[in-house]
Amino acid sequence: MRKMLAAVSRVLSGVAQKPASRVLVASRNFANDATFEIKKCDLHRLEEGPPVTTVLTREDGLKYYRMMQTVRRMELKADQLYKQKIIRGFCHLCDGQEACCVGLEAGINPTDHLITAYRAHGFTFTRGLSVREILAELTGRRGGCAKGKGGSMHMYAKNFYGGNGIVGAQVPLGAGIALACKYNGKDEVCLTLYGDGAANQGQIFEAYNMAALWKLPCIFICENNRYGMGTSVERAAASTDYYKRGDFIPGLRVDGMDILCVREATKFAAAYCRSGKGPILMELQTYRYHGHSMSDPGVSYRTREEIQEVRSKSDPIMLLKDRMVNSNLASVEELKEIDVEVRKEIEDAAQFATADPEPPLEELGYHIYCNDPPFEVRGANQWIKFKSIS
Ligand SMILES: Cc1ncc(C[n+]2csc(CCOP(=O)(O)OP(=O)(O)O)c2C)c(N)n1
Ligand SMILES: [Mg+2]
Repeated sequence: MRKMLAAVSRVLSGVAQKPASRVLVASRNFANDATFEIKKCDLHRLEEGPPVTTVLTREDGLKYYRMMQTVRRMELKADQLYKQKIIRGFCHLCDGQEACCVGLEAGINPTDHLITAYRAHGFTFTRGLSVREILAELTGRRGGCAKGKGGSMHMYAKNFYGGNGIVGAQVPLGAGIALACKYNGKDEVCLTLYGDGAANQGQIFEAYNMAALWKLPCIFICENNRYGMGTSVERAAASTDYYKRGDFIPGLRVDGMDILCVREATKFAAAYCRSGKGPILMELQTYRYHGHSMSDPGVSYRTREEIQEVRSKSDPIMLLKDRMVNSNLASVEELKEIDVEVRKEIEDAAQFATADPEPPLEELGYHIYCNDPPFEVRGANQWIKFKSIS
């Protein structure tokens, strides 16, 4: 009994030391999980699709909320650093599309594989790297995830193959990674992402063909954010039903603004591939708030009203937040606390990304080849000495 009293007193004194809001949060009785209806996917060559209801646990909900908010804040910080000319060169932001990267990750295993195009910051984070390493890569610093030499389009992590700048070129590579999964007899799949603009590329149809012929465990994923580089999908594509464009490959059209929809569709697609049936195609209907890149204000080919409408009616973070609060999975105060923590993490990371030194000039030519001996490539070798012109 004395032991029990001591334990109770320890707990109480611990609570007493915490700020008032934390006590409030801790003392509220939240639901452990809740069931939600989600939008039915449109199907192509499939008898059945993903479920139309799903269970979200409080733990997962909080995790998804934090991850999406981190990606959003990281992108906004990148925008700011770019405008301050601390980040230079290419930079493609994915704010608005957070339910895609976080939802896809929630539907696969860390041992599965993922490859995407140049809008890659969110995926680099969801595949396991820190905001610090990502922002420092953007500012070209030594602590960046590609040692400050890759920049926005060239970030990699375990089972994440970038970050690719040539539109569509990552799609045959993704089919190749899926071939490796099958060849090695692993129960793994490859998520191969591309945009609606890239979907019109010839090499994508070649990859569809080989993947279907060889029954590769490849999930082709078209992030349809309604625009390519300054062009709407209607102006660029003879068919905007991207989920049907694999023809002989079954497809799903998914609400890409709803993380739960993306998660369930991904689980469904991954199970399909793992069962040996071959590739499947998912079209994620999403939206990017920023322009195509930093040089595109993004309002010459779409209206400000359109952007505002998406922001106010189908923002992926707001949607999850509303669901969690309305079903007593979390409180507004608790989510605000997460926002504060996320902002702090981003500020710390930005601090690091501006204070960390650039890689030394003599190392600029390193880390290009995996083999040791130096050899000449177009007049350069990895031991070449660079001189500063400033
Ligand atoms: C082979 C090739 N052609 C053109 C470009 C220039 N380019 C970069 S992104 C882009 C549009 C791609 O749009 P989409 O696939 O919809 O992706 P999003 O930017 O919307 O994510 C173009 C034409 C390029 N990088 N590579
Ligand atoms: Mg696009």
